[in-house]
Amino acid sequence: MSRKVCTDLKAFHDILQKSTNIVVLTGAGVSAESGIPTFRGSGGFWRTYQATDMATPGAFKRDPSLVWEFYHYRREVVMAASPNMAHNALAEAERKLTSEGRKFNIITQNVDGLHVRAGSHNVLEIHGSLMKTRCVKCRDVRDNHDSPICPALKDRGSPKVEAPLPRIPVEELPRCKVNACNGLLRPHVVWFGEGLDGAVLKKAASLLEACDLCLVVGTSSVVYPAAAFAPSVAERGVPVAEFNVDDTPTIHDLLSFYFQGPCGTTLPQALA
Ligand code: BJW
Ligand code: ZN
Repeated sequence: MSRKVCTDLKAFHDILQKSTNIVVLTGAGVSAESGIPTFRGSGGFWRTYQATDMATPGAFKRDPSLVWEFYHYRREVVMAASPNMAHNALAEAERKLTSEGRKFNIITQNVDGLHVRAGSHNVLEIHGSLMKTRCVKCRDVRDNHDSPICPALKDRGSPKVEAPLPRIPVEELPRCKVNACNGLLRPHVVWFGEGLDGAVLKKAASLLEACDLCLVVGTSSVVYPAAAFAPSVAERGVPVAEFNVDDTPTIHDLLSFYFQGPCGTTLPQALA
């Protein structure tokens, strides 16, 4: 039998007041109002491709030039974007609640770094970062904010181009600068079929096990393992509150609260 979902802000405020350990799980929807495309739905296309089709090791193996164009485009969008009211409300809530001795942690599936740029400190990025690279040869991971990331990608990656552009030769794609390695770099993100970092997963599990309130913001809750986080919390009887523009069938039945609407509006109200 499904629970009755509450949409009453006052009732949520009462629970929030009593909570001492809050975990917020975020997805692409939290950055939508910063102009960053989500993965699914009408915005989830890059050229004629579904964005998720670019996020696989197979796509990178087949066509590293195309996948690097996609990631170069997204890096540039993120660098030009700013945190929105939802990121800011979460950063402010962390400041306020931690100053009262309470715990407040964000587990994000996003790779855009906007939570940290908004001033949040307790952020676990479970799918990696657009602003990090990893060498496929020596595995070196490092921060990279270069724009463009390499000369050959300058003016490439536009989502509007439908005619195939000539592939960039692999030796002109981003290359490792560690000693004489020169291996091909890839974005340090987690693609489909790849495991998440073990230490990161362990940290996420311990945060989820300890929380007494869970907020789920702007995620379709279809990608595992993150899709299992809210169910695991609800199973312990802990309230889960969703903030989303749409109904999310995969978690709807386990919710205690549901606030429909753009989270740049609903979150600041809920966390005020
Ligand atoms: C708003 C809004 C506004 C809009 N306000 N809301 C168990 C069962 C079945 C399959 C699997 C399973 N375990 C593992 C798998 C395989 C796979 C998986 O989950 N597949 C499913 C799709 C079926 N998982 C994996 O492969 C993971 N690896 C793994 O588990 O390893 C072990 C293993 C492997 C294989 C088999 C079994 C075990 C890795 C997953 C990596 C996901 N990577 C990506 C790309 C990251 C890099 C990059 O960014 O390029 O992560 S895919 C993409 O999806 C990205 C996102 O983080 C992730 C989730 O998307 P998200 O954030 O939910 O975005 P959207 O677009 O889906 O939703 C946006 C939401 O916002 C919507 O609800 C809107 O309504 C809402 N919204 N505007 C509020 N203003
Ligand atoms: Zn290397």
